[in-house]
Amino acid sequence: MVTLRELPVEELFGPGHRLCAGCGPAISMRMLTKAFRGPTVVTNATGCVEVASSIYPFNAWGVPWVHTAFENAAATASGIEAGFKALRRKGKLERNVDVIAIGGDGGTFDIGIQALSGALERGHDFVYLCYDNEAYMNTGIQRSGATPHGAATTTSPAGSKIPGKPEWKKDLIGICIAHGIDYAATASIAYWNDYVTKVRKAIEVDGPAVVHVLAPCPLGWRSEPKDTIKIAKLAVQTRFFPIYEYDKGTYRLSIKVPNPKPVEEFLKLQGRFRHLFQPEFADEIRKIQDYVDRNYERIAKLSGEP
Ligand SMILES: Cc1ncc(C[n+]2csc(CCOP(=O)(O)OP(=O)(O)O)c2C)c(N)n1
Repeated sequence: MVTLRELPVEELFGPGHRLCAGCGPAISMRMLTKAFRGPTVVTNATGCVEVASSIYPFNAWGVPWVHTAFENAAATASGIEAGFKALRRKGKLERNVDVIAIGGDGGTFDIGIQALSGALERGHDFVYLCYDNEAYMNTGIQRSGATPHGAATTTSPAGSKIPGKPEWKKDLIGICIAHGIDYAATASIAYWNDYVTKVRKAIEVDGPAVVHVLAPCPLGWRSEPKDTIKIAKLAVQTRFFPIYEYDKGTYRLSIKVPNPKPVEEFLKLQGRFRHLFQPEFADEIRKIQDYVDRNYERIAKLSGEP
């Protein structure tokens, strides 16, 4: 795993962006760029990171950066990668250029999944980074396919009809692995060395690779900006968000959690789950705990853990 001393001092993301104080996605971007190894082109789907890092006439990126529409970061990355390949074939470019596509969870789990699926199937050599703040935050906290069960959003408001979002989170990494790619991983901004190491590994893979990083959003999670890393860590330590990787057919649980904290510890720091602590929703916390346990056990089993 990478050590602090090995990280480049150079900042390729910000200052100059306008993301919120305590923004998990902002932290995830800064860490992402620490894994870059050489010439790199980033393409970024519309979402908080995209709009807040490119407010004319400012740009927070220290690498070539291409805006892309909400739905097609992976398609843009495919085009960029194919273009470089053609230039190399014609002898007009000697070096390899790394291509990184970035999407939020809305831009990945929902609207961008078609472009992502196509790019993975075609085998383009690029890294897809999904920063997951578990809702469409840029447009006002609407639920996405990544929003966890029970979270209140503007389109899944908790009340007498529903206990927050009724559905469960999609298994993005499972979907990506099913395409037959070589590398996919989850990560957390609370475990920066695991995250940065995985991004570098994903860049080094020949072919498509996907990294799914959990990035808390104080605005949408209704949490304190100072608690972002604490919450990101609790997501892992309660087993709410298992940290693992898939490398050429082998699963590995990167962060083992032998003595998990109860999931309430993660939920209670966030206003989006506040209603679950009312007596009428007590059963929902039990259901979430059940789901969390089963999901972790599933991944532990895939990873060959007892
Ligand atoms: C085709 C299309 N539909 C809707 C929008 C409006 N829109 C822009 S960003 C966004 C939400 C992005 O959510 P997510 O990808 O989760 O990123 P976040 O804002 O949370 O960073 C939406 C709905 C759009 N730009 N294009």
